Amino acid sequence: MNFTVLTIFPEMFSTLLVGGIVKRAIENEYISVEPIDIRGFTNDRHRTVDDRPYGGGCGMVMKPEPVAEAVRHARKKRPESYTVLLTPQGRLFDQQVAQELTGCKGLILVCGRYEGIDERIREHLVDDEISIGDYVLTGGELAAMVVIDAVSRLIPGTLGGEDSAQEDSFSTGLLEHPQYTRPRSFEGADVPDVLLSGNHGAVKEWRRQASLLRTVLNRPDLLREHHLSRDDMEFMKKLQKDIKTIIGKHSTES
Ligand code: 21W
Repeated sequence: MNFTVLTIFPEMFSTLLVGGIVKRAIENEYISVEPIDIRGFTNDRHRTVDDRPYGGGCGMVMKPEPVAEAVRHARKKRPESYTVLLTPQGRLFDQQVAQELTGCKGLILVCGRYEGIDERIREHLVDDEISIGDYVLTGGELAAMVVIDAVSRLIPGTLGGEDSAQEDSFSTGLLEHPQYTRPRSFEGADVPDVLLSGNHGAVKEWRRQASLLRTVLNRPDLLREHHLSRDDMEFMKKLQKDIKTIIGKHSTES
């Protein structure tokens, strides 16, 4: 898959080459990342990409002409690509959207700066709009890198351990269980005995319950969507009973 990134900060994308799975995926040609400088599509002496907002207000808006020319250039070069605008107004990026985007032959990722891009670009020149979450960034570049990272690792071959991506949290719908490695005792904190028992059934049950407990404590919203097995329900009921016992004890004390 090819990622073409339209940005006024193309150098930011060299950080993808520093290390890790994305770097290896590029080297092994599972993916390619081509940042294109939007300033290259300006015609004036100052290479102007921004202007004052119509109607007034603070800040600047990205001019439509250079962005439009950059999108057309990228589409001509990669006619089978899907064009995505990174914007706080977009649909929320999650594992399902990442999975969906792996079906594209290529992605053209359009990054805004300043207070945003002229609305006519969104209306007429993009196929999709994505936000990576409800917080304010200074531009679309980091969001584009998040999309590149999450989509790249789903492409067969890039992770090494092919199906590990299918077992991830958010694919299974639960948070992941805690992980441990050597040493067995670290600064007074020990690895749970069950993980050293060699009892695969017990390990599997412990991990499942640890996942459920983490999810109910930190992300109960995930559980409302998720199907729970009979064993899961039994564990949850035991938790409920334990909690009720504790509450009961404390209310009779006070
Ligand atoms: C932040 C642009 C705030 C515009 C209208 C009236 C891309 C992003 C971005 C940015 C504003 C993403 C205004 C999560 C993000 C991004 C830069 C608002 C003020 N507009 N996902 N007043 N969060 N952010 N401009 O910020 O480009 S994906």
